[in-house]
Amino acid sequence: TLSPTPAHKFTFGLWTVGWQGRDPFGDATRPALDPVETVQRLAELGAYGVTFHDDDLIPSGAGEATREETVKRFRAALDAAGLKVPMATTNLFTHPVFKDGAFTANDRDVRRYALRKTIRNIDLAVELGASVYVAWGGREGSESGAAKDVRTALDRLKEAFDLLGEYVEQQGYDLRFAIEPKPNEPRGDILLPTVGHALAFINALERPERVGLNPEVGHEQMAGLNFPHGIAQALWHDKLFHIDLNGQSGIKYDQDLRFGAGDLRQAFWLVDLLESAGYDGPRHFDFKPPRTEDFDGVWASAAGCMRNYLLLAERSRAFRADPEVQAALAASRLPELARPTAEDGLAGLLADGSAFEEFDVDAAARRGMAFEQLDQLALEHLLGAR
Ligand code: 3MF
Ligand code: MG
Ligand code: MG
Ligand code: MG
Repeated sequence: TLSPTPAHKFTFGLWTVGWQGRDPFGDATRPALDPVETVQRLAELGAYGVTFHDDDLIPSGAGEATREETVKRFRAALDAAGLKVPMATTNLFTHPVFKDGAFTANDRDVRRYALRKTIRNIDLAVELGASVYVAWGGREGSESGAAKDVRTALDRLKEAFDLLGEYVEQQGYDLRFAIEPKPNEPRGDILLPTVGHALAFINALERPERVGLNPEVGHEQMAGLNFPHGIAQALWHDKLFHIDLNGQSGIKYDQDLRFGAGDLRQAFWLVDLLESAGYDGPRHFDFKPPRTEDFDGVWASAAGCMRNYLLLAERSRAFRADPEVQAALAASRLPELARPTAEDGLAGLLADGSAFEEFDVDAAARRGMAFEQLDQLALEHLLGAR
């Protein structure tokens, strides 16, 4: 069970293993990777699928003939390898035209171009079988106060999702959108910075049922948030349409470490949650093999993402199956949390003297929660000590 197979639904962006290592301080350390080679290598490693930004596949500015030829070659590679394309997305951040954003750029003609660029790639995504279209607000944001009127920018962002939803419906596409929150980088501040902001925004759209989330581990952790908690709330709202798995060590730049690196404890609780909640979407890795690596390191890093997920799933199963853990969960009164607070209704609650008049507040305050014993068991399972 530690060998990845397509049934595990592991997917990778072309831009992840294909990252050449360019950062703000240094040039590329690796040559470009041919998407066809990526498809073959990922299939050999046991992946289920591959995802892409339009420009990862078709260099921006390519003519119609090149575009058709590139797609044909890519599709042939997918068919030969048996790899799927469950998701695609748009690059609305690399070209200098997007320096002030795309759907919320102050320049109206840039906004119209961004929508047309997205619509063009939606057609390709659907043609290749994708059912989720991710939207990360790459440069939707600002570095200074007056430069962006946030309320008006949110009007434009809503307008963009409403138009994209209208297009998808008009075409009869079976496609849902997944918003990817991120607090900052490359802009000083990005709109819809966290899972919570995005969830609230979705409710304001014309077609809220068609729009959900693609949360990324590192993005929430850059804001100091607990990623498994954010995912639990997204699941609770039925909005976990897709997920970006990677690793991050605390509040700093977007590290995009391989999954399992960075905050291992949160990775454990995340896998425990996804596996126990019955999330059945792709386990999508959005990581960057560090620029220290050659291609052997790149493929080792990709294999590590999947193996770490499977190891954590195994540790989580052992944790849940352990009778001592089950006793510890009961001692910590988790089954009691699952019981409604007032199944007797408001009238019952108000009439219940034991709830207030006779309630022994001091005795209740003295009860220990036994969380430390429970968490130690979790740590021992995570460390392979049990
Ligand atoms: C940036 C990201 C993006 C998004 C992608 C949409 C380049 O921090 O995480 O990756 O994931 O644009 O899927
Ligand atoms: Mg990241
Ligand atoms: Mg990212
Ligand atoms: Mg991402």
